[in-house]
Parts: sequence; C-alpha cells; structure tokens
Amino acid sequence: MPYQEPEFLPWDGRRVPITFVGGYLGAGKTTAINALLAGTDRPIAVLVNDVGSVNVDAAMIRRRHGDTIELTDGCVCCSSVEGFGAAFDALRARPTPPDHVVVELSGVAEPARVLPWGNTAGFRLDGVVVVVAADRLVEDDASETVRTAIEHQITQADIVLLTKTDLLDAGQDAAARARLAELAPWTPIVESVAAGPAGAGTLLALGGRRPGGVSAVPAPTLFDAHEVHAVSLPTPLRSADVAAAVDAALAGIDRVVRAKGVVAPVDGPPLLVQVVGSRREISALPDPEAQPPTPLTVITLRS
Ligand SMILES: Nc1nc2c(ncn2[C@@H]2O[C@H](COP(=O)(O)OP(=O)(O)OP(=O)(O)O)[C@@H](O)[C@H]2O)c(=O)[nH]1
Ligand SMILES: [Mg+2]
Ligand SMILES: [Zn+2]
Repeated sequence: MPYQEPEFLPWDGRRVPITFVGGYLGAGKTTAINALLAGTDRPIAVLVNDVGSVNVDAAMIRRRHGDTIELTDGCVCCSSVEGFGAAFDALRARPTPPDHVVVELSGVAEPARVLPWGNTAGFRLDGVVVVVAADRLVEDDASETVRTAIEHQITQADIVLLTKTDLLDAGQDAAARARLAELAPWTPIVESVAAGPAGAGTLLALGGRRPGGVSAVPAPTLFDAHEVHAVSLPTPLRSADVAAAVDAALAGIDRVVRAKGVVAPVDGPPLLVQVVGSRREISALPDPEAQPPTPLTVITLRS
C-alpha cells in the first residue's frame, strides 16, 4: 500500500528541519553524525538507514544518542519506503517535536530520491550533506560503478563533507580537491575535522535546499548494482584470530566494497569490524554491554 501523507500538521503548524546525510558506503557518515551529536545538546532525532538486516550504525549512534530510529533491510530511496513513512509517523505522534531531524541514508541511496520526504507534514527540508571520502576520489583502480555512484551523489549535495584526507599525501590531497572542484564547482566543502562542535552549526543550518540543485530524480540504480550478504564467522573465535577470520571470510567473496559487524570473541570484549575497500579496522566497542554480536554485513558489487 502506498504511504499516505497525513492531512493535518502536528505541533501547531511548526515544521521541523530535516538534514539528509548521504555518501557512498563507508565514506564516514556515521562517524560524522556521531561527531556532530557530540558537539551539540540540542534535541536531535536521528533516523539511520542501513541496507543490511542488522542495523550496526543505529546501534553505534544510539549508544551515545538516545533518540535514534533505525530503518533496516533495504534502501529508503528504493525499497524501504514504508519504514520511512512509519518513522515519520512515530515522530509526528510525539507531543514535543525534536529541534532537528538528521537522516543517515544508506551508502547506495540517491539523495535526490528522498528529497520529497523533506517536506512531509510537520517537516521542512533543510539540506543534503554528502559525505565524500577523499581517498575514493584518487583511487587508481576504482570500479566504474563506485566512481559513478560517488559522482552522482556529489552532484546532489548542498554541502560536501570531505573525510579521510588524513589518509592522503600532499599530492593526492591536492588531486582529490581538484577532482571535487571539477565535479561540484559551486558546492561548499567542509572537512571532517570541522564536523565536531563547529561543524554542527554548519551542517544543520543550511537554511533550506538551494533551488535548482537537482533537475531530475534519478532512477534507483545504485542499490541494484550492489548485493548484501550476511556472513557468519566461525565460532568459537579468540580475539587474536578475529582479523584472520575476517580476511578468510572475505577472501572467498568477490568484489567486496564494505563489510561491518560486531564479533564476540570467547576471550575478550566484543569487537567492531569495519572494512571499506581494502582498508580494515577492528576496534573495541566503547560500551560493549550495549551491543550483541551480529553476522558481518558484506556488500559487494554485482558483476
Ligand atoms: N582515516 C579516517 N577514517 C575514517 C574517517 N571517517 C571515517 N573513517 C573510518 O571509515 C570507516 C567507515 O566509517 P563510517 O562512519 O561507518 O562510514 P559510513 O559512511 O557510515 O558507512 P556505511 O553506513 O556503512 O555506508 C570506519 O572504519 C571509520 O573509522 C576519516 O576522516 N579518516
Ligand atoms: Mg553508516
Ligand atoms: Zn536507494
């Protein structure tokens, strides 16, 4: 059944601004949103869309920020529209509105496709932040799909948040910025270092989407170009063996662009596993009690 927009406006007609945060898989959206939330005590509601059946990101954000709603198992711009509608209904049912709503889109979302939701009853669109990982802009062997996806997303941004410049040398850094300037010459760029206390103001007060930014709503092609798998690691597993087990599990899977999950070794606290391209990060969870283990959500490119 198609989503039915309510006819009444909640909160005496007040409209709560919405910021969409898009950007390709693993670009740093969750990291940036957590930094932004840490830098403000305004009541902000966060909607988190993760394509896997387990919403690792919502748990990561919720641990530090109570007001988090998860949208799981599909991309809100292509296949989880009802979940999106239900989340807005739940917000509208509150007696007091949040100050602002931040939506983390899935890494395969086309931000332009969700823009109409920005003006659903009780809300108004504040803007679209697209998170762009600098290292992706200068990848020599980037797949055509990934390159096109990122370029598409960049053209839909009101503001670009550039991350991972710390991974580049001076020459690569200059090349990444030149590429970005070419792709989005009129789009303001802020950096992840500024996404903390100062960044909250910058990112959350775009003041309404710039008119004319997007001329057509693109077809949802990115989601179809990707495949989502749930991969369980062998058990029991010792902490020292987690990295090797992740490598072994991923070695058997072609064209992995992203993997993440929470692993519970038998001899230590749970570990957060993050894989972006060829880069791997295994870290302790800040508050291990709060999160049960999950299979690895592995996203691959379809060939
Ligand atoms: N070096 C570096 N790593 C970063 C930066 N920002 C994020 N990361 C790392 O990149 C990985 C992915 O970060 P997330 O914030 O989960 O990225 P995301 O865009 O939310 O990922 P998905 O929601 O799965 O698409 C994690 O291992 C982060 O620690 C950055 O500025 N520099
Ligand atoms: Mg995320
Ligand atoms: Zn989508």
